[in-house]
Amino acid sequence: MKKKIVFISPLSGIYDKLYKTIPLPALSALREVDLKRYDVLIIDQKIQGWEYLLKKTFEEDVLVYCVSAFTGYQSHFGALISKKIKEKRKNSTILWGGVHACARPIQTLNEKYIDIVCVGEGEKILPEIIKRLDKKKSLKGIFGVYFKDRQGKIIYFEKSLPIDISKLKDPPYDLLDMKVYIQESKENDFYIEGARGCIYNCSFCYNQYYSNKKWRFRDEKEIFDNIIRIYKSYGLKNYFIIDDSFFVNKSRVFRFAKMVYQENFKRKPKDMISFSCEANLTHLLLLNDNELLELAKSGLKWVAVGIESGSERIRKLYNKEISQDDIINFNKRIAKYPIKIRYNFITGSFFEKRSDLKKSIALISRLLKDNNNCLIQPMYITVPYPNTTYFNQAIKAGLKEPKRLCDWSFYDSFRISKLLPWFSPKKRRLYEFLMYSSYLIDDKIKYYFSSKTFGKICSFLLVLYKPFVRLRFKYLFPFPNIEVFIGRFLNYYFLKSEENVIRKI
Ligand code: B12
Ligand code: SF4
Repeated sequence: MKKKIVFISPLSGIYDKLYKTIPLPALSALREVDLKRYDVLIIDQKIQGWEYLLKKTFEEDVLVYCVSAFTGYQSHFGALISKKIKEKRKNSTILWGGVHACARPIQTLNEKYIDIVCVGEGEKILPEIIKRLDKKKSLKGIFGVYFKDRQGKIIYFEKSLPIDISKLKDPPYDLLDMKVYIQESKENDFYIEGARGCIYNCSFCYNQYYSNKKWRFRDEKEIFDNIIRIYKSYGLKNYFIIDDSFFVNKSRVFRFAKMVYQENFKRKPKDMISFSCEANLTHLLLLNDNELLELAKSGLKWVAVGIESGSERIRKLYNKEISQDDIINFNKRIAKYPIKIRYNFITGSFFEKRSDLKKSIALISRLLKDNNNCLIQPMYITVPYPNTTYFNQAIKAGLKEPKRLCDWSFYDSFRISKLLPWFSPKKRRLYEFLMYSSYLIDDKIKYYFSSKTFGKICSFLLVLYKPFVRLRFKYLFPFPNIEVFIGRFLNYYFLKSEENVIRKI
């Protein structure tokens, strides 16, 4: 009988409840595992009934429970689920990987309920860990593996070298019950990976330690073929390329766009493929008008760009050196093409003054005025993520260093404000107001649900409320604080109800 491997993808936040996307870190890490030899079960906490699946595994012979998590809600739920597994099955082996474990491997492993931590890419490390566990051999010598010996002493072998991802095979989608994800992605975007890492050095970004400013990519033909295979198997048409920075290599982007264009040329409009991505403005500025038109014609639906602040001073402090004129001019230029642009802003850093905040609000108003096709992503409060320059600066500014895995639970935009020493209760209310109300200042709400119809209804219902929010947003006037009240309540309710589910397992 095949041995079982259980892979858990914990909830990453309330958004997971609205729109369920495939757990790509789990699928990617499992890519090179010998699936003929092992019986793999992926448990995605987003999907209804996950807790029954987990419970069932307590009666089975499980070789290893794998958990993938980034910092915040995901590490919080991951920790609660891991504790539960250990409580029910003392002899189980629990292995953690992903963005958070890579940032704090020793602290993660210090938890009694975690046995092994993987720092680096699962494709390379996971098959080796599984092979050794299966043969009851020591994990000694595997690069990127941290584990405890019999005495509980932590042994580790430094991070493994990055792998060549140019010819990565497709993720093993068949491991998932794809029906649910297909349903969710019918009107929305399906995730696909085109590259890893980023060449920039923004002070708040995980890439500072995660990819060491290196960018590695899959061949564009591989990405395109991956898309076509998904289309043939599941009939999905819209794709979001999850890379942190898609436009690093312009000619590669255009080769990819040409393939999509040629494919769409053969299709009826209703069957055409679209793609969306994230990009750095510095790269987008290199595109001339003809190139923008070419991208629009090929099927580029939307592009997300990090602006971070309307204040040049703040952008500089974040190592994000883009000029105000470039932002405004590019926004005007792209407005002429049917490509949606989504701008990311963050707020609430310890060096941000009220005058900087006003500059962000002014820039947002300007962008919305100049381009009907642009959206402002929610103005999240900057989270000092571990191992970043901004985190170290925040510690100097009075933030307390989290001592244990559970102390990172609050490291999420919705909850971090409570911990920031530079936030007075009044300031906290203002920044939370900006974050929650920014959901309502444009039409983005309709993209937050897997069902476009439901999204459109919400957006329609907000028509009358929007001018009221926009006015208060513009003048930094949180009173009467309805959005903060509802936002806090929803987050609290979400957290407690999900914690209760785990408690009852
Ligand atoms: C897709 C995505 C989302 C999706 C889906 C998230 C989900 N539930 O899976 C959505 C849109 C929901 C999302 C939301 C958020 N996200 Co997000 N997201 C991403 C993104 C773009 C891709 C993740 C991915 O699939 N990567 C691809 C896989 C292959 O990579 P990987 O995780 O690195 O995994 C590899 C290794 O780590 C290892 N590995 C991973 N897990 C494990 C486990 C084991 C056992 C082993 C052995 C190995 C292993 O193997 C993998 C393959 O090599 C990443 C950025 C990125 N490019 O990775 C941000 C990222 C993970 N998100 C991030 C954040 C902050 C958020 C938000 C909190 C933002 C916000 N302010 O609200 C929200 C959460 C809100 C909510 N959910 O309500 C941050 C996390 C930062 C941090 N330091 O923790 C990231 C890194 C983006 C960033 N630039 O900072 N996100
Ligand atoms: S450009 Fe984006 S992905 Fe790259 S370092 Fe800056 S924030 Fe991170």
